[in-house]
Amino acid sequence: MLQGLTLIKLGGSVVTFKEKPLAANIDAIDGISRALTQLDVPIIIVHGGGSFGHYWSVKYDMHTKSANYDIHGVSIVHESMIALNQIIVNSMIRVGLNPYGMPPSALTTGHKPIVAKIKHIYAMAQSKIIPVTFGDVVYVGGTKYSILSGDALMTILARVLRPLRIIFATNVDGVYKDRVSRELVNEIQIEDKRRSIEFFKASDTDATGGMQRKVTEAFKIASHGMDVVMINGLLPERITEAAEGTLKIGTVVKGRKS
Ligand code: IP8
Repeated sequence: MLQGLTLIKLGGSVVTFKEKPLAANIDAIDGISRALTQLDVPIIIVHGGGSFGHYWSVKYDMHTKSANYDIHGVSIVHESMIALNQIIVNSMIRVGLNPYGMPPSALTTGHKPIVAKIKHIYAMAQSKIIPVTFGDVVYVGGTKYSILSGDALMTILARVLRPLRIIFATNVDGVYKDRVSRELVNEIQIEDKRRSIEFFKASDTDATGGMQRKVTEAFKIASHGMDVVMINGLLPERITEAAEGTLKIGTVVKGRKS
């Protein structure tokens, strides 16, 4: 295990107002930037698309499936993600952090990891840089593109780097038992995968599967022996607590112990 690495996914529901096209949630982003200044560990951030990337990928009918999508749409979706990345990176710069924005195409070929590049960003994180990457539309070969979700990117990075802490921050406290009671599930064992936990789904403006996708990726990561924590990122202190291993409110998907 690489010492102390914390891998954090900032969901689109945290960094943007999902129902409002192209609206970043600056207060939430600034709160998270300030929370990150409290941490003295190597950090890598992945952020989602929210009302930037998802807004455009829905308009251009783009999905995770590899296909011949509207090529102008590819440009627009990617540009919107770069714009959101800049907003997040600039917020972090304002509080004195050292973010380094980079598209996932610097770390993967399509959906496949470029292991050496991923190891480089860990080395960068050890030197106090915070790599900030994101879900994006990526080239997969021939004339085809596909949406690589930030959640899937989390699994790719986790499998290569085996971080000490893996955190998914969304706009809810974690995984709920069902939609009606909204009773929080504190811990999920990998064996619970088939049980009927009805996951709280995100709204329709999501091209990559909302909460269900996050839980699926969390299970994938947990099957490789790593714990995954799902928390409410609109409360930035939860990010600090999760990174320090002192979280009280959230869901832990327990890694399978070999
Ligand atoms: O919000 C998808 O990333 P996600 C990004 O992590 C795009 O699913 C471009 C829709």
